Amino acid sequence: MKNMFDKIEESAKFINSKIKNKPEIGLILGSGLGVLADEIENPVKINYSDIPNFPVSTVEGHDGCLVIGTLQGKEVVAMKGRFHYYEGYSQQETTFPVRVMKSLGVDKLIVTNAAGGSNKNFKPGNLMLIKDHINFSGNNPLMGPNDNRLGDRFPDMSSAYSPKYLDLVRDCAKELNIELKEGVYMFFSGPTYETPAEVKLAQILGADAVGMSTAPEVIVASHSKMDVIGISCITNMAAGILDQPLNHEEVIETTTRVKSEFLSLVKNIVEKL
Ligand code: 6GU
Repeated sequence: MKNMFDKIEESAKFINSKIKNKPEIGLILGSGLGVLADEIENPVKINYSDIPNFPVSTVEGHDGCLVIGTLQGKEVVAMKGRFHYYEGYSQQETTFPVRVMKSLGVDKLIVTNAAGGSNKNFKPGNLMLIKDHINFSGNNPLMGPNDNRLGDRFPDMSSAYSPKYLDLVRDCAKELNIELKEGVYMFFSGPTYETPAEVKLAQILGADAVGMSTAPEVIVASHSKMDVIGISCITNMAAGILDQPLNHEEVIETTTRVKSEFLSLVKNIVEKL
């Protein structure tokens, strides 16, 4: 049986055979935010289902793809669609593409998501710069034997969200006149949205936003010694904050509404990286 290192190399070799330029920036595009991939110039698109060793999607019509090309003059590889823990993949599986990006030469990763606001000062439509996270899933993508070629057994997480890029993102937002909140992202496994009691717990623990992704990918990016920028789109307030039920339609509606702000912010960041 092939070990993970060999699988990563095999996937990267396949991708490399289809592209001319090495990507240096990785983009993981969350729910409804995949439109950014459509702005990539001279794109090479590769369906996840065609890449050896990529997780197999079980949901019909939801096949994602890598889009590799130029954005704001930089060589990027974007994941249009990601693998979620709530879909039943292991955290090792959901983060496999991050390992492949690293193998392709990516050392800067921008991770985005749609999230619920647990901070009462937030409003749906706000963008939030992720300063730190809480992995509340009871699992970790690094569980199991450690391959020292991939990273350390006990990775430091004290600056998982690259301090040197926090100011860069703040400057980009300021330049574009975009209101940018900041805070801690708390990863729940999903697929249920949180109960009001769980949201209260999140608030007590210091979380400003709650969501179902990102933390595993950022853990693996840290393990891989990549510099990470995280941005949440606050699509709705979390349960119990407003007197209204949550639904996926609101998540979609809000991402549609703030798409242009999100696009210009991330493009500006890519340009300055
Ligand atoms: Cl309220 N919770 C979680 N876990 N994920 C979300 C969300 C809430 N809103 C958008 N994504």
